[in-house]
Order: sequence, then C-alpha cells, then structure tokens
Amino acid sequence: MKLIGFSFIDSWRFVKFVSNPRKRKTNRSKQRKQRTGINRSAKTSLFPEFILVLLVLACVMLIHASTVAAPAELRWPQFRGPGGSGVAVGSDFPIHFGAESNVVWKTTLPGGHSSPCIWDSKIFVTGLSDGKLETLGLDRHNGKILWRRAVEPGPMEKGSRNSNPAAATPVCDGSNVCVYFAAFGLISYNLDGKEQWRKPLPTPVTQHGASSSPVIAGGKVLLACDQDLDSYLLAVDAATGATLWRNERSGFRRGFSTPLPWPQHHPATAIVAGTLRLVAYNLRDGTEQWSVSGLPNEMVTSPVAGDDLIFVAGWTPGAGVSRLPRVDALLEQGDRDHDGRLTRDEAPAGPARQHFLYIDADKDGFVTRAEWDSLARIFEQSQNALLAIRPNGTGDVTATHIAWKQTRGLPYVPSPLFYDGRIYLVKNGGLASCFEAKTGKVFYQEERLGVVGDFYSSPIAANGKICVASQPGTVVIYEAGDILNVLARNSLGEPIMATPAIVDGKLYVRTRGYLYAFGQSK
Ligand SMILES: [Ca+2]
Ligand SMILES: [Ca+2]
Repeated sequence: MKLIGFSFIDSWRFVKFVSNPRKRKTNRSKQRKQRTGINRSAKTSLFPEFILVLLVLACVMLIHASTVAAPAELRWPQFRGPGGSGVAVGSDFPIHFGAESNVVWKTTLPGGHSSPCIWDSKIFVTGLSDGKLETLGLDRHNGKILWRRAVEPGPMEKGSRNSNPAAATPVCDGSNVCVYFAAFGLISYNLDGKEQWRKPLPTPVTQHGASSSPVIAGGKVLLACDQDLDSYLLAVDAATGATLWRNERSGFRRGFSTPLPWPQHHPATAIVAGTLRLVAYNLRDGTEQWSVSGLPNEMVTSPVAGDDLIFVAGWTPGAGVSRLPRVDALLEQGDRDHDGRLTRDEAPAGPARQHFLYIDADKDGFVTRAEWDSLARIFEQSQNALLAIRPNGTGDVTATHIAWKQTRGLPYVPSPLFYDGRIYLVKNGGLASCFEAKTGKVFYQEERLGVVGDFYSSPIAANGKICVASQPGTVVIYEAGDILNVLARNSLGEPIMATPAIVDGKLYVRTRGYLYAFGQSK
C-alpha cells in the first residue's frame, strides 16, 4: 500500500511538474537568483517550454505512426480487391509484360484457382499440394514464401475438369486471413500464419466444385454456400468463428457468386446473387430485406456496386432450355423398372440425359418426380440478363427497382466491372461490352479483344486501364472509355483461372504454376 501510495503521489507530482513549465521555470529562476543574483532574460527562459512542446509532438507523432492504417493503395483484401470492386485505389500497373519481361519476381505455387489477397507487405493464396489444402503467406516485395499451413481435406466436392479444391480467394481484415475450402470449411490465421480458429463445414453437394469466396463485413465473415441441396448463407464472428446466424436459402441451387456487402463503407446488408434471384440480407440477423427476380438458373458472376446501383450479370446455357418435358411423359418412356424414378441409363436422350446430374439434386443416382418438377420450374423462369438495380426497398422489388436491363454480351464466369461511370463485360471468345452505368446506354457490344478462348478471371481496373486474362493465358490490357482500344495482349504461356490483383503500381497474376509480380522495369 505504501509503495502504491508513494508511486501515485510521485507520479501526480511529476505530471504537475511537467505540465506546468511556467511554475517550474519560476522555481528554477528563484533558485538561480538566490544562487547567482542574476535574473535571466525571458527569451532564454522559454527554451525548456519549447523542448517540452517538441517532446509532446514527437510522442504524438510516434503514437500516430504506430496506429494509423497503411494507405488503401497497399490492400487488395478479398476476391476482386477493395469492396469486391476490381478497382485499385490510386495505383497503376504495367501495360507490357511477359514471362520474361517486366517481372519483379516470380514464385512457384501449388495448384489453385484462388486469387492473391494482399494486405500491406503480405500476399495470401491457397493451393492444393500433395492432397492437402494449403494457405500460404508471401512477402509482397520479393515473393518469398514466409509461411504455409495445411489442413487435411474431408470428402472433396464433385468437380469438373476446370475446378480446383482451392478455388475461394482468402479475405483479410488486418487481423484475420480467413480462407474457405469446400472440402474442409473456414479457417482463420493471423497475418503470420498462426491458426486462430477453424470451423469445419460439410462439403457442398454440387457438380462443378465450389468457388464462392468469403468476405468480411462489420466483424462478420460471410459465406454463401449455394449447392444442389440445402443452400445457405452463413455469418460467423471474425474474431472467434462462432456462428452468428445462418439463413437457409431454400429454392437456391448450385451457385458460385461471392456476396457483396453494401453500402461499401458501412455495410448493412449482404447482397447475394443466386438461382433466379438477387437477395439483400440484413447483416444484423440474416433476414431477407429485398430481392429482385430475373436471373438465370445458376449464377457464377458476383454483383458489383457503383453510381448508387447494383449490377448483376448472369448467363447460363440452362437459360436456353426454356422448358423441360413433362415428367409423366418421360417416365412412360424411360422408367423400365416402374419404380417411378429414372436412373441415368433409363433417362431418355435429351434434357433428361444431358442435365441428369443437375436434376438429381441429392446425387443418389435417381431422378425423382419432385426433383424433376423442382428444376423444371426453375428452368421455366430462368433468364439471362444484366440488371442495374436500385438497392433499397422491402420485399420483392422487381417491378419497381430495376433501373435498366441488357441481354447481349453477357458473361458466364467473369463478373461485371463498374469503373468510372461505365459497366464493362467480357465473355468467352474475348468479346467485350461497355454500357453507361446510370442508363444502360450501349457504348460498344460484343467487340473483339483479339484473344480467343474462355475467360474465367474477372476484369479489373486502375488508372484508366482495364486488365482481363483469358483461360489459355493471355492478359489483355485495354483503355477504359466509350471506345474499345486494346493496348496490349501479353501471353504468359500458361492457363490463368484466377483474377489478378493490382497494388502499389504492380500487377500480380497467378498462372497454373506461378505467382508473378509485374512492374515497369527501372
Ligand atoms: Ca426407374
Ligand atoms: Ca435423386
């Protein structure tokens, strides 16, 4: 007690002493006068006060420097960067580069389709290596792998030749690097690779793997898990992994779209595109706030925001199958063992055979009447469209909140890009389109980028330029604006599935085997 009392009083006296230099000065002057008999000038007596101000300022600056966030230009924190926009803040990227030119560094990575997630001086990616699902942390300046952590997968999701179990892009909020593997669930590491929590989740029931990436909004990790059975949207506490709410998305089949927190700076909703509908969920409790119909049976692209509108573009070959035959006619034709359901062998040629795995929602090898009718209803309503939506209202706002709609130039996998008042689309075959964001006015539609092949990565932009990579491995750079003007076609000689990232004047591109950092050579 005595010690505590002494310390407190002593500290208090010290604070009083420091915070009252005039009194201190007076005391010192008195002492000096007593000692020497000389009264010093006011000018020199101000000196200690000046030093004190400097010291206080230095302390304030030190505290400021240690707590203030690094600039937004150094962050590309999730799938398609800041707010999922695909637009780099205050940065640029090189126009010309290749496997041997303008390479700042190049690092060998395990296979994976996840995009680089960047937080200041670190890059995070995932991959599949020796049957394990890995998360890697790299030094952004030199590409050196700083850490890698692996988890053992559960049952792998049913894939296609173009899928990979490490497809979801990590998300980072400065404290968490949160990754999702469909064959495992969610895991959070700190930025140095220390595991903070894990939340195993059942492997989704789907056909082409899973690819929706987690996002973080308001301290919540959001994961859209649309599958052929029991789709849901999940919110967990970013700090602990504890489930906060889970919304069952009945009526939604397989989907690959990443949620869009909205509004961007203070999100109140999570906007999720899925089968036939786009829905805004209240972030607080996961309840449905508003929705718009008019989308295809399956959504692969993710919505984006700009000019106070939400843009969503969906195209599937399924929307071309406007009607499935009546199930009674099919059973009469194919159900040889008269058990009231169809095996794949029994399914008559045509849509029943072609879409068998899709229609067989629970993947038990039989198409039942209920399964058939459910997907037939979805196919009947399926529409390929680019919609611009006013993001407010309550309930079904389809009739009142669609600002405009377009139906040509629609992409299958690449998400739309909103950039500087325009919407850009890129579809397979290298066909680019551009619309005025506010009105839907066409600037150009299905014009050739001069690069063939499919496109899996989404367009991104910075400093008046757009960048998009073809699946066979050519990165196209073109000017943002009303007229298509291709600036460069850079072949990297390897397939590209991931969307590149732009940070600090560099372009980070993941190919099949490598992560490249491209920059202007000095
Ligand atoms: Ca049968
Ligand atoms: Ca079945």
